Amino acid sequence: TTLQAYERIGVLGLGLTGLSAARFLLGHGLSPVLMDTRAESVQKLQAEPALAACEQYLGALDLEALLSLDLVIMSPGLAFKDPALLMARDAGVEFISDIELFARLVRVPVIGVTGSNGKSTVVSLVTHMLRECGRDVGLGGNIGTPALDLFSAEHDCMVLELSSFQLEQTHSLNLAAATVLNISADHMDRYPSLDAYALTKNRIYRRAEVLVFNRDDKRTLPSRVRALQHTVSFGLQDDDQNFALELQGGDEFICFNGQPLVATQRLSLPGEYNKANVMASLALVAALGVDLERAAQAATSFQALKHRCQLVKDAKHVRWINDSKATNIGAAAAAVEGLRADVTGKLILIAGGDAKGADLNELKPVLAQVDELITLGKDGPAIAALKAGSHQVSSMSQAVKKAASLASKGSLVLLSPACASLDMFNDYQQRGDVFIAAVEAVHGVT
Ligand code: UMA
Ligand code: ADP
Repeated sequence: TTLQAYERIGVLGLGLTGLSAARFLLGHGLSPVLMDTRAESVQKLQAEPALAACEQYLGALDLEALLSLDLVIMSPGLAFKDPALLMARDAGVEFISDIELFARLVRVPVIGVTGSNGKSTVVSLVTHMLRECGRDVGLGGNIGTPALDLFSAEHDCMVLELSSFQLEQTHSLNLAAATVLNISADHMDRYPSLDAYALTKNRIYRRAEVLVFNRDDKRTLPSRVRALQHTVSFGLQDDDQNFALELQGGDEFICFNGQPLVATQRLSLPGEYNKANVMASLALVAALGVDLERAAQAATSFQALKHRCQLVKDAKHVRWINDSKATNIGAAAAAVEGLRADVTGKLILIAGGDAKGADLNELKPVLAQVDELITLGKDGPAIAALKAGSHQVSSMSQAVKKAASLASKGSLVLLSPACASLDMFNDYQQRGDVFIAAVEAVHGVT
């Protein structure tokens, strides 16, 4: 049907997305043309004979091969910078994301979540709530399971985490509910301005039925609300409509239209920002018609995901927290501000890595709230320069040893790097795991 309209389909980029798209096409009897700018990607094909047998172009982009295609499924990690890509696009070759193909094929309601921070937490919480309400949910997208893989099982609804990269080549996504959780600078090496980045995220609202935005962050407001679209907001301030926090009988509650749904002290997620994440999740699941009271109950049994302000160790009166997923300044700021209040000793921050072209001056007010700063990685020196008396190290184990030597009773050591990990690690998971191992080496495994 949708795919049969094309004679020659290319798959550009052979990472998680590209391999999933190629397998999906093969599963539908189509033989894709595989392309990757990195010649070493050939290794990924060798293990799978069906993939290895496909026509392939590895290394510098081949304009002639590109022009021979009708449709290209492009991986999110590639930007429209290469002249060959621009020429092919101008010549009429259609470029889409894997999400766009998913959108054209999906037949069940879909919830979409984007934002600079909190996406994975919210999609996981939404999935947990829906499952607790008896729904059979497929969860995928930027969180790690490519969207097309979700078609391999039956689901009655789907939840997608969407990055700005994935939204770039996506036009037909009809969402039952969509949200931009928040906007703070990220990926400034790929976008010309914060506005351009924010507007890319705003595309998620285009064809959604219910638009969920953050009252505390103007850049999350839909740039246009179309006829038949409904809006609902969440925010940490009082609001007698929408989702809000309210004090009732001395306790703080998450409320909808003034009605209390759950006391925030019953949530195990740490930090103020997670209250916003819970409200956003409730607003999204409400659009699928689930019972809000039940969904709010489900929020109390949800635990923080690994690498997101995860408590690694509480030993000798020092707490060690792994927030390796904080790959931009906004995330590290939320973690420091959210945890600062219950530190009686020193707040020791380990930060640094690849800042992806961010304006590091924005870190200054965050660093002012920490007592000791330990930096590592490519942009470690630039971050260290923002705070007098900071400590530069060259490995995670040195960072942990330094932190252990600085910690006093009641201290909290927080790995919240404000940077991507790729200069020193495979990904943020590996960075977090190396941190955990280093903490265990200092304290002994319990
Ligand atoms: N490649 C090229 N040329 C390039 C860049 C990449 O040929 O210039 C090829 C390489 O062979 C490489 C492959 O493309 O192996 C990688 O493709 P990719 O970078 O698009 O990444 P995938 O493996 O397909 O993973 C992507 C998302 N990655 C990015 O957007 C960078 C994953 O999000 C996502 O989980 C996955 O699709 C499934 O949907 C990761 C991420 O870092 C977690 N996302 C960014 C973020 O959260 O900040 C946006
Ligand atoms: P994403 O998938 O968008 O990267 P995660 O849910 O994995 O988001 O959270 C990554 C980090 O971002 C967390 O460890 C925390 O430091 C921070 N964070 C989470 N939610 C929010 C929020 N609503 N506002 C600001 N920062 C947040």
